[in-house]
Amino acid sequence: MVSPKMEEALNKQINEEFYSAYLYLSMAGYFAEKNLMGFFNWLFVQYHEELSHAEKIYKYLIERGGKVNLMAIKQPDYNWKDPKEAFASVLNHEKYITSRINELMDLAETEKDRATMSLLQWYINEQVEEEANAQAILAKLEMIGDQPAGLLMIDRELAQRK
Ligand code: OFO
Repeated sequence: MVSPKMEEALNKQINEEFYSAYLYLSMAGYFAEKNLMGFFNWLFVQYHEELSHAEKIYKYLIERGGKVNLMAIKQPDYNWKDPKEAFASVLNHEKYITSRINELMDLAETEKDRATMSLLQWYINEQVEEEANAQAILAKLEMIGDQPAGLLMIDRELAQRK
């Protein structure tokens, strides 16, 4: 069994992961509107990844005899000044998620809940990758400045993500 406190915190994290999915789905729409379909592809794949993050905690809660309590998902942004601003917000959001996961780990440690610590270690590792991916794309966008040719090159690259 997970403690009531841990159950509540994990339910909140399910909501955060669904919000992440929603945010990236919204951003995918923003890029589709600009005909940047490589960016769209990258974000659509990311949307599915976030759904799987939510599902992993959901299934874990059930396995541990916890109660699932799904909450309303807040409305994500749907407009950004330019691709650079969009990816800066991806990076910021991932940093925020990392801080949430770290807080969850602190709670699991306090409660000596080793099974939840093991689950959360997976998310800690995942966050290293998620932040690095967003950072790498943002760095490229910063490098190209306002050059459309550079943007199309990144778009082609992001179209490869599966
Ligand atoms: Fe983007 O890692 Fe989950 O939220």
